[in-house]
Amino acid sequence: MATKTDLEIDEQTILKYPKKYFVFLLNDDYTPMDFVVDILMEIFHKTYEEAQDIMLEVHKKNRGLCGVYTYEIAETKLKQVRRKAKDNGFPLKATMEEE
Ligand code: TYC
Repeated sequence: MATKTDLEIDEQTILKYPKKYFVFLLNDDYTPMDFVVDILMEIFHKTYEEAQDIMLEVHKKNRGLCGVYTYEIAETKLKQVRRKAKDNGFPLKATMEEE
């Protein structure tokens, strides 16, 4: 039976919208604030002001939402964060969670 998340084309064909995933950045004691702001602008396409707000939220509340993506895109964001953090010697971590 079709649900609210199904897109009905005809009686036989039901296209399901892809699941979405939250991507969060996690706090740590070592990654510099400016580096986190750069990550948010470069990888998550935030403005400087948005990036500052998200970084401070992570710093104060231990995690912050960076975006909502389909599975492959969310995974790619995690890989990009890991790569940039590792290349720069910082322990910054990101996680994903089904919407
Ligand atoms: N807590 C870090 C500091 O005081 C800053 C920071 C913010 C680190 C967000 C990670 O995801 C993070 N330098």
